[in-house]
Formats: sequence, C-alpha cells, structure tokens
Amino acid sequence: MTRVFSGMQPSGDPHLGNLLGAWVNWVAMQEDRECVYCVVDLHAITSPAEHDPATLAARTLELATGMLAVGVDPQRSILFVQSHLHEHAECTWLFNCVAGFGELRKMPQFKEKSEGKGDAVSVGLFDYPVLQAADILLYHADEVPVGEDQRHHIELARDIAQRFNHRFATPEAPVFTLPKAVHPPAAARVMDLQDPTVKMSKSASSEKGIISVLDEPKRIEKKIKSAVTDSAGDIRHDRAAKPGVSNLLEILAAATHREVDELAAEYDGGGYGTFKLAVAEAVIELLRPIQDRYAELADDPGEVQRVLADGADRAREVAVPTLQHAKQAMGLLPRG
Ligand code: ATP
Ligand code: LTN
Repeated sequence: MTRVFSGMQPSGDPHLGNLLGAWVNWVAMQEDRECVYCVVDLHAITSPAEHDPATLAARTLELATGMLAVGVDPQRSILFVQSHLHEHAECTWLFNCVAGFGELRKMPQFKEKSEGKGDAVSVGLFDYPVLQAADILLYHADEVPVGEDQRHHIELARDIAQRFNHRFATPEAPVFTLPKAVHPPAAARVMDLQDPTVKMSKSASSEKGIISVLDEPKRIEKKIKSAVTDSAGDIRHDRAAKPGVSNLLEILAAATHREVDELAAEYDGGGYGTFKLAVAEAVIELLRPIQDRYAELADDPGEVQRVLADGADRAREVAVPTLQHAKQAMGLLPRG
C-alpha cells in the first residue's frame, strides 16, 4: 500500500489555510493509504523568533488535538510527536554527511528566513531540510502531501535517498524509498484576509488576516466582514484583478463543496455584504463540528497524550529498523 508522511510545525494557531490546504487532504488520504502524521516540534525550534519554550509543549499538544479533531484517525494512521523519537535526530546526522553545503544554501526557504540575519542564523535553520528528509525517509514514504512551497525540500529528500542508495546500497536492495511531493487536487491556497496577495500564514499573517480553526463564530464573522476586497462591487473569480473576492469565493467553494463559478453567478449582483455573510456562515458551519470535537478532546488531555505515546511506539516500529539498516549500510559497528 502507498505510504504517506506529512508534518506540521507547532509554530502558531492552526488556521483555515492549514485545514483546507493540508488537513482535509490528510484525512482523505487515510481511506486508501498508510499514513504517518507528525507534529514536527524539532523543526519549530530552528528559528528563535518562532521558538517560545514557555508555550512549545502546549502548542504541540494543541496541534495534535487539532489533527485528531479534524479527523486524523489514530486507529488507521500513525500520529506522533517528532521529538518523541530520537531516531529523527540521529538519522539527520547520517544525512548531514550525505547532503551538500551548496544544495542546502540554495534552499528558497532558508534564503528567505535567513535574509538579513547574517551570522546569527542557527545551524538548525540551515539543516532544517535534512531533518525533514529524515522524517520522510525513515518511514519509506512514497507520497508527501505538502504545499507548493515545500517542493524543494521534498526534492532534496529524494536526492538524499538516491545518493545514499547509490553510495551505500545496491540497486536490488536500496535502503531508502524515493518519495514524491503530492499537492492537494483542489489546490486550496487560502490567502490572508487583509492582504489577499500573500498566503494566510501562522507566523506571518496579522490576527485580522487569519481565521484560526478555533475562532468563535462572532470573530469569524467580524474578520470576514472586514476582509479586503475592492471597490468594483461585482463578484467573479479573477485572482489577478480581484484577489480578495476570489479568495472568499474559493473559501466558500471549499467550505460548501461547490464550484467557484456557480457560486460567483449566484452571488454576483447582490453586493459584497450579502456575499461576505454567506462566506462567514459557511466557514462557521465548516468549523463547528471540528470545534466541538476539539473541546471534547481538550477536556481530556491525558487521552491525547496516550494517543501520541501509542503513535510514537508504532512510529518506532518502522523508524528503528530503517535507521539500523542505514547505519549498517554506512559501515557503523553494531553494538555487540
Ligand atoms: P508558518 O507560518 O509557520 O510557515 P504556515 O501557516 O505557513 O506556517 P505550515 O506549517 O508551513 O503553515 O504548513 C503546514 C501545511 O499547511 C502545509 O502543507 C502547507 O502547504 C499548508 N498551508 C499553510 N498555509 C496555507 C494556506 N494559506 N493555504 C493553503 N495551505 C496552506
Ligand atoms: N517543512 C514543512 C513541515 C514538515 C514536513 C515534514 C512536511 C516537516 N517535516 C515532512 C512533510 C514531510 C512545512 O513547513 N510545511
């Protein structure tokens, strides 16, 4: 069966973009694939601006609770916290000796996040994609559902796997499976409500630009009502000319499982007020069952912790033999 791996950083409150762009797809993939989903807390400590030791543990638990609330099913899939398996860090070291300085330096995310920081940039930020490669390759993942911005990281994981196999294994008995990135079919890309030309983001968007998965209905309505649109008044899908309206149309389509064009035809002529109210209602209805389930789960954090402990045990069953195989292939002396 096709194996899937994906991860999300506990770097802020999960938002509508994370839900429509990632989680909806994660949940659907459970139907016919073996899925491994991970809260990647070791990635979240790579930049000091986003790392708050006082809230990291709580955020990690909240993100895992959110994943369960949207429908990640721990019976069918493996859900765990990255730092609960030291194998990820250990495998990163092995890959550090396979990955090249030049290829890491060129990673767009590293270039973006390190810009203007000079020598203050952490080695962890530089090494971020190597840790991500370890996440993916330890589980022999075939498919990695991620946003378009992660494409280079998945290609690097593929290159590392290929290079490792070439240097330390034979074509008949490779150590690592070559993964590929897959993007959600509906290509949901939710934009910031205040600046619809940039994506909604946990760390970069302002509070008003983001709809958190746990926002109360009143707050959602307020944020959508004040979403930036334009002065033309017509409702049609045109990302270049009408980014705000197009974003709201896409959100409405995703939340109601309807087509963008059909919705545009239905609301055009009725004014932005009515349209925005419809979008707000649809989002509120979309989030209601998730929020109810979240509240139930959050009532019993011990149970979520148990689910994560079980997930870590099951993850270890896959990751430990893979890592052993890799160490053996590299010629490291097994413990007697
Ligand atoms: P950060 O600001 O910390 O980078 P983020 O909000 O951009 O966080 P990530 O943790 O980078 O989110 O991404 C988690 C998953 O959610 C990825 O698969 C990513 O593609 C998806 N995702 C994030 N933002 C959006 C968005 N605005 N629209 C659609 N998908 C998104
Ligand atoms: N870098 C990713 C998060 C991430 C990930 C992974 C995604 C860490 N490890 C492994 C897929 C597979 C991000 O920022 N979205």
